[in-house]
Amino acid sequence: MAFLYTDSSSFLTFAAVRQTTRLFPKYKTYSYISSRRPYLVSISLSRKATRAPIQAMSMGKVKEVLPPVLDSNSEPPNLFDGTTRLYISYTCPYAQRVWIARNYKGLQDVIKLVPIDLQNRPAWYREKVYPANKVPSLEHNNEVKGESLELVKYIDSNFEGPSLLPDDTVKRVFAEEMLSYTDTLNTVMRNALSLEGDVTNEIVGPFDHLENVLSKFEDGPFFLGQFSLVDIAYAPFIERFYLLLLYVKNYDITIGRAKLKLWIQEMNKIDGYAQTRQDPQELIAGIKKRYMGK
Ligand SMILES: N[C@@H](CCC(=O)N[C@@H](CS)C(=O)NCC(=O)O)C(=O)O
Repeated sequence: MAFLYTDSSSFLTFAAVRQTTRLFPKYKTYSYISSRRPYLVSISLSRKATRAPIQAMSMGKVKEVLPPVLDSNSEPPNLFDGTTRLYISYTCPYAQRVWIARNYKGLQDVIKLVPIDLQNRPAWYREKVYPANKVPSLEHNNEVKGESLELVKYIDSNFEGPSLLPDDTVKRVFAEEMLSYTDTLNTVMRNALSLEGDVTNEIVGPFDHLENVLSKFEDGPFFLGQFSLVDIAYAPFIERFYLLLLYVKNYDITIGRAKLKLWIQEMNKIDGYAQTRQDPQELIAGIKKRYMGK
């Protein structure tokens, strides 16, 4: 069998790579984030976007040059000077949620990204910014707040840009249900993926559940029909589970799950999300560590 080596101890089968590049076409063109060398994405506006830059921003179509990662040797930014800052790690799925929300709402010029190196964190981050010492956190109006789902909602309520929640009450109630299910999904996956062997019902069940709930609203391919913060909450994790299951268990979560497959394809068309996606090889190394302790 042919392998594509990703690092000294891991590999992807060509089948896995082919499938990955089909569903995540950007991987093929290598336009993703590398934590070691933040990818310099070019400024490219479509003709339509040139005529309507604000609209382009709100769709996350303006690609930005990503700032360098700060580590223990880096000076802090000029804290509490009125700048709104989103502290992230380019590799953290929780931080990615808030980063997607910021991009989708077109807030690239309003909320400055401050990526930090989690393995070699600057001391000032815990001491002066966020005592919990985790990412994401948001510095806004002289306060620092944390917790990814809270931050996505906070950004949605306190900043301009397209709304991330529909008005419909039924959909809002369902959104909360789905937001709590992300934690269940993560816990189940972390436990199930630490076990050797083939896929189990613990792994299959949650993806069947996602496939079912994707049929609930028919006005679009997303969890609430139209794109919302529920999709933002899931995307970084499904991105990782998809790759990890393909790579570790040779299990493709999209086979036999047409709705989930479509959801992934539609998500990948959203620039605000696509710009946050990570180098798959780095991602696999990171998620192996996070979910399998390797
Ligand atoms: N519940 C938090 C989880 C955030 C989290 O665990 N972030 C990780 C990185 S992915 C972190 O900062 N870990 C550092 C640590 O725990 O010391 C959220 O949703 O924001």
